[in-house]
Amino acid sequence: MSLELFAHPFSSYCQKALIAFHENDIAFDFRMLAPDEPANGAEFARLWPIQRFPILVDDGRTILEATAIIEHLQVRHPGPVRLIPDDPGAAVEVRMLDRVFDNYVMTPQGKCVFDSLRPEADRDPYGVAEARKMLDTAYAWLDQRMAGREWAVGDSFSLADCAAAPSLFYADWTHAIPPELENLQAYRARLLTRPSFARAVDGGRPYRAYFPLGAPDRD
Ligand SMILES: N[C@@H](CCC(=O)N[C@@H](CS)C(=O)NCC(=O)O)C(=O)O
Repeated sequence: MSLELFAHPFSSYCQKALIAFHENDIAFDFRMLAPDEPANGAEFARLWPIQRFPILVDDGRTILEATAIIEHLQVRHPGPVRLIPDDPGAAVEVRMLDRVFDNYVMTPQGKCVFDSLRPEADRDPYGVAEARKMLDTAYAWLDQRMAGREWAVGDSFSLADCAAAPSLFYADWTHAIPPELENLQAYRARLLTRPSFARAVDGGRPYRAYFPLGAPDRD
């Protein structure tokens, strides 16, 4: 059996998948995707022409998308931590929150970051303003959602929290969560103390200088 994860430790979607590996101590080979790893780069383009990562190769089977990787691990490499609840109704809610974090936190956060990498003339200030507005709206909704909750859905850490952790981590660097949103602030802090995410964050620490908007000196 071979499990290979093509990823970069500073990437938010890779951290999302890494949390699932760490939660259940699943052994795998980390295949670093970086400009100075040309062999992996060629394999990357062959595996997934869209060239987005993480990508999991499990005994020759390619799994794309962080959410699908987490679902695959639970089906093929189950451990004591069930990131998708067995109860079908709870599983729907977990998948719903997973989409909320990806679509309305991770995506607008990425818009702000990637726009800053464009040449000045090709920037999209209107799109970035819209993305920041979306983050504000998502933050306010999530703050209310998290009132009285420890994790995003139910009483257990789930796929939804795997999505929440890196998205809130980087979103706060990009567009600060207002201090008055105490439930959301506390949730982000709680996610940072979860050992699986703390390990993923530590893996990305050496690359903080590359954060395009400048990484704050915290977390
Ligand atoms: N929908 C994909 C998104 C993956 C994604 O956008 N990954 C980023 C890294 S965090 C990437 O591959 N960026 C490379 C690029 O944009 O060229 C998932 O959920 O896995």
